[in-house]
Amino acid sequence: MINEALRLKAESLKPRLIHKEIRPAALVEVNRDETTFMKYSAKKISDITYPISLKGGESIVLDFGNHYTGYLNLSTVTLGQICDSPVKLRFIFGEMPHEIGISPEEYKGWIGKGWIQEDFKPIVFMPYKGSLERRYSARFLKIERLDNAPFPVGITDIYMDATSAVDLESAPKLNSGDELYDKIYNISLNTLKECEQDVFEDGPKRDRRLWIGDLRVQALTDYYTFKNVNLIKRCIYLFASCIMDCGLVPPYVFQDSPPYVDNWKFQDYSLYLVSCLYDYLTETKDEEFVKELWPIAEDQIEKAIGFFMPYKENYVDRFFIDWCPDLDKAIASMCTVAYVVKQAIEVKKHFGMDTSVYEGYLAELKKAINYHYDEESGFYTKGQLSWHSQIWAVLAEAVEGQEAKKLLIRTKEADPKYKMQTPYMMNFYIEAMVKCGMKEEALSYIREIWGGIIDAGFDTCPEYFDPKNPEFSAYGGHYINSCCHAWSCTPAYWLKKLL
Ligand code: RAM
Repeated sequence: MINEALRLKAESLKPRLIHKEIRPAALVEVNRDETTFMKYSAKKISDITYPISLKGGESIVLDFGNHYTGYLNLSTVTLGQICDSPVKLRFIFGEMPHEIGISPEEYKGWIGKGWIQEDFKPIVFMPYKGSLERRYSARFLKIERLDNAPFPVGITDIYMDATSAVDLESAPKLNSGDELYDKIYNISLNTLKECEQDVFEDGPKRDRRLWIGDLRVQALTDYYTFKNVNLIKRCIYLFASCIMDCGLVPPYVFQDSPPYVDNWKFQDYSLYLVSCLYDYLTETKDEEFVKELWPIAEDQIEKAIGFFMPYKENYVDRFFIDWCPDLDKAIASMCTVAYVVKQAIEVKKHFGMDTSVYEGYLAELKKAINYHYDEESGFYTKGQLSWHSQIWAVLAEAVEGQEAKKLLIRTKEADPKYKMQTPYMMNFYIEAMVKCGMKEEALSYIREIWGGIIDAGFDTCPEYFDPKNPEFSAYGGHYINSCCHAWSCTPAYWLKKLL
């Protein structure tokens, strides 16, 4: 059910992208290296001097010096003798060295292989000047000459036409006086910049799509950094324009591929339309926009309440929460509903609307959540002990004040087996700490996790960061993981807010 009027509004806010020509900084070699986090490293061989010669069967690896998202352009000539057969080039793009070192054929995961950043180009006549059609997300590029003709060709120019809706220079600096905080802020900002394209993408390598859970935290960070409010508005309109047949806001939108949505459902993601509007109102005070979409937001709450009251166990499968394997999401799911209902009450109060029905929902939800509080252990549990249930109980205000703080401290001490697997979930942990007045603890957690990301050699914040298990992937193969993932950019928001 596409609402064309809303879709047109979204289209009218489509940004004009900023383009920059980025040339490689060095020729490097990539080798297995057990001392590094991802077990591969890149070592400089030389500066770039044109033409870069390539004979049949040879390969080179280029380093662009930082992470870029864009289109590859190249020019080639024959060097000496004319090639008597077409030149076949293979390109492998890597956000990190391991994507160059590992062969793409090794990937056996369940997410489509099509995401592998590999491309081919046959060149029949020289001189050649052209580009690859697909956009790539990379710092490193391997070029392999697959044909076997002995005649060398020369690359006379090569660059990424790098795109983004924003410029790093337009964001305020942190200038915290602390080198690590500044570095964490910068890497977070770089991540957000790379993901801000025609929409707020989750990751420029994968899924290159607008997910509302990701959008919500990207927008929060953007209000404090790039202030690209029109892009936030555009993305919210896109979700509001694509309501699924069941009435839910879709968890993601294929921004450029009609019919734009499929049938995947994540109830918490649908509810985040409320959070997006709540944040938008808080940060911009633009009432008109929020009023326009508010009925759709209220619909999401009604749908969620319908699922939970009376409580139906099987509906918890419909919540995302985190990519933690075998997580029992029941408690956290109820808590996300309560969290969003609280925000909806704030919006309603702002507009002078009656809040009694929502207050009733909230009371019922809190009662249901607290039914799962186990006095003996001091945790929210239905048998399984997870970080998620405790953090979300705090965010839902099922437990408050000193008791909430003590719960977070107890959780850290117990370090439950079911852990936060994504920086997205870690962001909610930071929010819970801040809510309990644990500012110092929140800051030191940011230093620990995002400082770890920097030490691990990333230029941008990755989709997963598990120091004990660098190869963790929810997709059955870490080769497909994204090393630049928007949901990991939130320290820029927290550092701006807390310091
Ligand atoms: C990942 C996506 C996205 C996230 C979903 C739930 O596959 O990349 O970032 O929102 O999972």
